[in-house]
Amino acid sequence: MSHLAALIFDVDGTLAETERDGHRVAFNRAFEAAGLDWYWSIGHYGRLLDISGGKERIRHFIETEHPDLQTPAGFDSRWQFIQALHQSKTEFYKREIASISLCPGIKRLLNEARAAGLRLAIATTSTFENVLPLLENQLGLDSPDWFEVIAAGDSVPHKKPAPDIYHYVLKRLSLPPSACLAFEDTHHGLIAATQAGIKTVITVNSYTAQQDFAKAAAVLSHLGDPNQPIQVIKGKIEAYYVSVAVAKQIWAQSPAP
Ligand code: XBP
Repeated sequence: MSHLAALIFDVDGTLAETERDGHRVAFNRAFEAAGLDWYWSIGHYGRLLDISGGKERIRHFIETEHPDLQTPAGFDSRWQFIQALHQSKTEFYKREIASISLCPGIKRLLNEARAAGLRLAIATTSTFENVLPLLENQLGLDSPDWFEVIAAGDSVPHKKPAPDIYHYVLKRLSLPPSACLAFEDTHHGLIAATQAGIKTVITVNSYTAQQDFAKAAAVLSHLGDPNQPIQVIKGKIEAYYVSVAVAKQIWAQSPAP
């Protein structure tokens, strides 16, 4: 395709820095509410982020750090217990999310993209219920409708780094990968998007800055704003912030992944 038709955004770490002060805090609240003495520190949580998906992360934690855990009374299986614990975490998270703001440049770029007629979509590993309050609090109650597709959580069998969520979004948009540009913040997200054939811009955060982003079209500190210039970590970008014109330039100049 000869023109950029759609922008596809990851959520956690990309739209907003939700992991450290949002998800992590909510997991710890759920553990406490369940009477568990588990606590995920900032550093510990950073290592656990290697496992995509909250339920899968709890399961990995139990398997590696509490393998002898007996299924608590009232649950038929360990997985059923994990699902209940995760649902409790989701409820705590939805309360946390009100205090988390969007990353620099996100609101501006979304508004510019809409004005320019670019199509928008979301591809996240996080639970669908978590996405709406973030959008509604930060961008307004109508903002979920800005996105033609909000693909989240368990809507595909395999979470990132598998490309499934991006294949799903492309199918729903009826677009080839060559017509899209993805925005991600992690190595897992980059692999998912590029394996689906989508050129990808990375914005880093404290959890992901040291990861391997060799396949990225560009690596930036954030998307920037007129009063908050970007730091370019990888890529030839001579601009202070990522406008639609700059996004189109990155997309046009980078080779297919
Ligand atoms: C986000 C995730 C999610 C969140 C927690 O990854 O892996 O699991 O950490 O959300 P990405 P849930 O940003 O790459 O999509 O607890 O709802 O899974």
